[in-house]
Amino acid sequence: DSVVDEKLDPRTTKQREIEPSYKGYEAGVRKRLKLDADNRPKISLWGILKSMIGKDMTKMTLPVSFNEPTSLLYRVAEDMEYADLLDIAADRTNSLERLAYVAGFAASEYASTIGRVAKPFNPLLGETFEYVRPDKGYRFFIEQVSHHPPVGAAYAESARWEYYGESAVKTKFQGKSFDANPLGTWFLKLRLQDGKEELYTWKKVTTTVIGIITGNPTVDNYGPMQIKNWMTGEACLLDFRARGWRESSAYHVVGKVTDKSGVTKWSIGGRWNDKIYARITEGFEDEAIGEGKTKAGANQAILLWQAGERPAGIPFNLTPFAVTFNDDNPTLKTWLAPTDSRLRPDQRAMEDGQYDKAAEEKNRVEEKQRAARRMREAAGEEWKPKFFSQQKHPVTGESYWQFNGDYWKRRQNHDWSISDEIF
Ligand code: CLR
Repeated sequence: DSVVDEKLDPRTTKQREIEPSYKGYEAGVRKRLKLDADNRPKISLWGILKSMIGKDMTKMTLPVSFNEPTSLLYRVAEDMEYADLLDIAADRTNSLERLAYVAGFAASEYASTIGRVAKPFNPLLGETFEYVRPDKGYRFFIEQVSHHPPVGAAYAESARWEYYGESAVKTKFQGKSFDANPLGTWFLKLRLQDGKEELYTWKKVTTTVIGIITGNPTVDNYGPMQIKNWMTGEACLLDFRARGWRESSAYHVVGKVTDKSGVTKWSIGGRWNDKIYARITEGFEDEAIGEGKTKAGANQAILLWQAGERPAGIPFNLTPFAVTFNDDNPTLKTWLAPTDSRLRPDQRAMEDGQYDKAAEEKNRVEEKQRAARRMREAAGEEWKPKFFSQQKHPVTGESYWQFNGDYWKRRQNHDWSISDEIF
């Protein structure tokens, strides 16, 4: 049950006044961190990692200087950076064009992975993160619903769409590379202009760090991604090409949008670090894609998505969007759940460059988490997520995390009586 009134444009002043979950965000977004530059000690990744070949990230004990001041919850929230593509998609009357924009959105999250060779904090069980953008008319929420294995359940909504899914990642250090393979399905519901609703699903591709041995660690994203429109039977297949030896072969993504009988109608191409284009096509043509060029007789390519600037000098190579997340402005703090990541002391210390304090606090909250688990075990209790429950999806039939909406009601009443004290 959505609290966002669909009849109102979420970006009008009126809406901003009446939508309760916008409270606390009046100051607008944060532009910078306290630090101007991070001064993490430069340690050789290989030197530390070589003894950990074959391990997954949860089994790797790394110094906190390998971290960035984000968590896996924040990394999921980073998906929202280009949410305007979802607004555009919902507005389009042609379903193939909608699918092209949805594909643009699904690919848009990878630009932020560049230069981010650092470990996000592992969220504590029950840790939450809310992120509301009154100026853009959406709100996002995620809860860590399992610790072993680490799983986050997320739900974002606006007047025009819902985006939700499970963040569960299989990680492995292979020696040559560090691979993160996301397992969960992502769901998108679009509310179309004619009042109809459409469901799309896809899974994320593998994020990998290469060049660890040679001392030139580089993030790449590769693999196929199938985006399916469950209402029309149309699909988009994107192929993120693994980076070759030459820089010119890096970041390539190509794809096609097919109708319900599998005939290619649109081709998609470009670079996930820069721009992605789509073009109506009869057959699938690989060349000229992503150049924005018009071939004689061919249709003009449309620019689906363009990466935002990555200004130099933001500590930890964060994007300007990610910088807005860990804002602890005093007004907002009065509205947050006690489990909100912004209140997590180790992450805060990391952001402020206090690395020793970060390490100390990380130890403390992780110990506290272990103690709480032992208490539950002794009492024969089982921990349950507060805001999600596992259900069978009404359209796809697979298991998914259903948001119960309770978070925003509790927030309005400052009622966090059900929340655990985790920090
Ligand atoms: C990819 C997109 C998914 C969520 C997600 C989960 C795990 C993340 C991964 C993303 C990006 C890469 C990542 C990984 C965990 C560790 C790994 C941040 C965001 C980094 C690059 C590991 C670097 C440090 C080691 C070399 C020690 O929706």
